[in-house]
Amino acid sequence: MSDDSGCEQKGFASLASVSSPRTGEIARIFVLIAFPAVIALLASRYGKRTGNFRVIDALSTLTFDAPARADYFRKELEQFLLLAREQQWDPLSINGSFAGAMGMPQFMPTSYRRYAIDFNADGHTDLWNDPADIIGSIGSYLHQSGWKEATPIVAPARVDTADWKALVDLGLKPTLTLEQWKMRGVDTLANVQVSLPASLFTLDLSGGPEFWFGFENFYAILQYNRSRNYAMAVNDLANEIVRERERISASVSSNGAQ
Ligand SMILES: [Ca+2]
Repeated sequence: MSDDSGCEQKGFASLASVSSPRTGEIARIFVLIAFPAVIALLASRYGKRTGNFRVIDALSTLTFDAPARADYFRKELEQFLLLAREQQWDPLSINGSFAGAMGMPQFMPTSYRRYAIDFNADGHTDLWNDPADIIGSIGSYLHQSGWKEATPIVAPARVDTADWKALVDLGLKPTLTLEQWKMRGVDTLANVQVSLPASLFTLDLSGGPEFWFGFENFYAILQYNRSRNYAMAVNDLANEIVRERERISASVSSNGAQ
């Protein structure tokens, strides 16, 4: 139906460059890469900031000067030295945040070793400059955190019980299915399978709480950053990018038909 050449024409080149060229698959893959792309952009303040501290200095300082978290940073320092050897980096030349987080995904060394992948198979895993590696590596993080393709992220919830605080206190991990939530007085008008596990959470707005169901994909985003507001922002921005691409594709398609 739509012409997939549209996305390249509107400045999404870095996203499009990691898309499959096969027509019909691009839309599906675009959805998959929109979420990691947004996470990378937010983590690096829209690509402007990946940190100017030498990672080895940051981790050494925090290991010896932050007694409360010394064990954590000592482990990360060890992981950084292993990573530098694997990647054949000069450990003195790598910069990151004040806490030692690296590249556009702002991975700590443990996460870098676990999730970073050479997604475009050019022989280097570059999470500072290579959009394919950056998006592929965050995709790998989401996947290993429980992301399931073609399942929802969130759905608005309708609460018909006065005791909603106890339900929200069950936590952000999806444990009850929508069917089980309904028996507790919470449901949704969204068209989603009732067998899906979800958590119930609130967004605190000025007019009072707004209720949402968070599915396993929402929980996967929360593994990156525990803030509900952050995960909702990722969801909203990624969906906006997907919708913009669909608008561009539709426009290119209708122009082409004239
Ligand atoms: Ca690469």
